[in-house]
Amino acid sequence: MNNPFALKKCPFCFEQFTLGDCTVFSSTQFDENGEELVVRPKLEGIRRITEQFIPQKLSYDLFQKHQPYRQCPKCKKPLPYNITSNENCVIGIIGGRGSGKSHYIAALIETLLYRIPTYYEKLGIIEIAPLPKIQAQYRRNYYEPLFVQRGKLQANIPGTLTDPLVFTCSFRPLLEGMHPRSLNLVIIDVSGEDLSNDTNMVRTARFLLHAKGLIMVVDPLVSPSVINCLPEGLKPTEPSGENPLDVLNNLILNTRQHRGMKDGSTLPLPLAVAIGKGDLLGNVINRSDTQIASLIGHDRQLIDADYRNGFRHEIYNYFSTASEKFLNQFDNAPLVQRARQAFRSVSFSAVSATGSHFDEKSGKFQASISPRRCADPLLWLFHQLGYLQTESVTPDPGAIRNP
Ligand SMILES: Nc1nc2c(ncn2[C@@H]2O[C@H](COP(=O)(O)OP(=O)(O)O)[C@@H](O)[C@H]2O)c(=O)[nH]1
Ligand SMILES: [Mg+2]
Ligand SMILES: [Zn+2]
Repeated sequence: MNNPFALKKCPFCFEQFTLGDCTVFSSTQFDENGEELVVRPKLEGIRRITEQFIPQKLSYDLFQKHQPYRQCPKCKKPLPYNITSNENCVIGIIGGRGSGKSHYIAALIETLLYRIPTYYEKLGIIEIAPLPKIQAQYRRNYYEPLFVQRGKLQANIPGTLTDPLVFTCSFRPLLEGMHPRSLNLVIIDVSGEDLSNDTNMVRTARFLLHAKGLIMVVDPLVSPSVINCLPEGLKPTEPSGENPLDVLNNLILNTRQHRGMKDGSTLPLPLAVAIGKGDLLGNVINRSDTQIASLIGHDRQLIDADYRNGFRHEIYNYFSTASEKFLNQFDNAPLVQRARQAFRSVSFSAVSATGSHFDEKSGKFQASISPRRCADPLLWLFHQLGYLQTESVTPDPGAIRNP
């Protein structure tokens, strides 16, 4: 349950504010200067105080023809209509430059919105939907260029902040008869360079310091022993990005400093480490190593997730053990050790955002884009944070208490 007296946090600039300080604008009617019409100025006195715990419903008759929205008093962006009730759940997607974060975000959202709705009920999800305007932003910047045109997404420009992608998610209540639990899932795509640069970390990647959970995309193409196993056509043509261990270390140190935590203390966040570009693993993994080889099917492709029976912890853990072993064997043992030592809980997985490799000659991905296992890390985080629940997992109550 949200504390109604607590200050609200903007999912775009992460500044805190009271609801009474928000001006309400019309998104359908304009003033004489062509600006969106103010339907309710910011509040003063007692109304400003009551607004915080009994917020005016924007669906109220008076407002209906305006499609009204509250504006963030700090960054002036339109706030989600459900800011009055939903907490923000920022999931940080981290990794070095070129590790595949942007493609993973594109594929994760495609998976959540279009691939797994058939299994929502089994998974304990009621709905996942983009907030108004986010749908268009996602289609323009991610879906059309990648899924429709089969082209590469452009690299993020270091030092610039892209608009977060915000989705409302509702989960089945933990006890029958209770209200569904809802949150605004906030995903922000940052440049890998900013994650390993202290100044930019605070300037453009500071939202990460508000994250409730992290997904770290580890680029297998940073490992010399992986590159050695790849055929010529699949070897990287560009210099590899930052070492994942450097990115993780920078994040750990900045997060501790931001939260006033002691050196050596454990970060109270779950971390899902995901081996990216999982479509390449079939070229690398030796069949004789049966545990690691369980990541790969007969077609030498990463085995896709199967949610027909919901999210099964024993299956996730099985893949986690195999993925961890892969990382240990292919140059990333120090990363595994660091992750295990610095975070409250850690798991491992392997994902493929695109299903195939980019073909420089044709300027397109080799086959139509078909993501695999992309929702796994997020579903695991939702379980760890107590939003989703099955008998076999005990959520950390601290994680729920702390919106
Ligand atoms: N084979 C393969 N390549 C990928 C995949 N995801 C990304 N890539 C490649 O990695 C490059 C960098 O990805 P990008 O998402 O821009 O990395 P970012 O800098 O971490 O955001 C892309 O241009 C793709 O060619 C994947 O799932 N499989
Ligand atoms: Mg990117
Ligand atoms: Zn704001």
